[in-house]
Amino acid sequence: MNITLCCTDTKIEPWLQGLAAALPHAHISVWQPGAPQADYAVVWAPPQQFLDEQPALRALFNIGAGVDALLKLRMPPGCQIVRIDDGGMAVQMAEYVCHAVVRHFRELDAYEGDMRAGRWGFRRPRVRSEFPVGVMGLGVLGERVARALAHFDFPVNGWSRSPKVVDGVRGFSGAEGFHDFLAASRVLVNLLPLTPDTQDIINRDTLSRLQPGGYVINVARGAHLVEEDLLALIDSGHIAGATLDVFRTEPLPVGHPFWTHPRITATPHTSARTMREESIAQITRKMAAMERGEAVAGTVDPGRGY
Ligand code: NDP
Ligand code: OXD
Repeated sequence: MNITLCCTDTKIEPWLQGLAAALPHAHISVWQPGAPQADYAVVWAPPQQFLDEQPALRALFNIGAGVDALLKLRMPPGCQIVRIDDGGMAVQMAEYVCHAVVRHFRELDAYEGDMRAGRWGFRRPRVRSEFPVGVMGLGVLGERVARALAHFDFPVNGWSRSPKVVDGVRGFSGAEGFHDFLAASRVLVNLLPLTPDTQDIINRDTLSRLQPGGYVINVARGAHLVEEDLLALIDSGHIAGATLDVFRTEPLPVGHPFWTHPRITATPHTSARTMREESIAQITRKMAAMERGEAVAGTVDPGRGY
């Protein structure tokens, strides 16, 4: 089996060593222009030239969960795309989102400000039932997040393309369920894949449909959010603030209003990082399954866009 690695912005040596240790009989190398044909590729943001030069690839293993950038490229014919499903990311996403929800709900930023100002003051406790959380996307990550939020006794709504039943989560689905889902939610968590259907989905109209005092947590892709609409709705008072991990342009440009906005918390696309060892184990398991002719989880449907 020939495996090639083409991962930009990634320290490649540990991946090469990890894959070589897991697959001692495979021939594994880091791709360079003109390299021989491989059966499988392990990729992150590969250039088009790589795909054009590897027409015999059977599958591309993306070392992240989102494949929006990959699907913009021209694929080798018949080549499957397989993404990381969970691989240690779901628990990270659950802790990040629960932290953001609890921090907002318990007004921890305000208490921190009070302590820094030397003020010992209580706020009236907020009522959990008045903070329903809506999770857009009930896939591998969204479902884990929704379940974790339900453990804190928040009312949780979930929205997916097809109907889903998740314990402790009120399910909504499809375009026909979207407005009811928004109207039932005050905190909006985005865990959708970026597709033509979901691009710009968090916009003035969507945000206006959330319950007053809404809060936005975007951990999926920057292009889901119309940034100026969020700023306008925060200014109007309808939205109380946001925690954002992803941005239309990354790194967030110098001087962007999100850097200094008092109601926005920003982190550098770090809510759920790829875990190398778990990912290598998952990729090698899936390669073995493919060699046996079996279907593997996390295979992307290019028509659906995820
Ligand atoms: P999945 O493919 O497992 O889940 C996607 C979910 O979105 C599914 O429930 C799907 O519905 C739903 N969905 C897709 N399109 C629509 C639509 N048009 N309307 C309603 N629901 C829709 O993805 P993951 O949970 O693994 O990952 C989600 C995203 O998180 C990734 O695509 C990536 O962009 C982002 N991500 C961000 C990271 C970060 O560090 N910030 C790290 C990892 C991922 P259905 O169940 O019916 O198919
Ligand atoms: C991913 C990401 O998609 O890191 O895995 O955003």
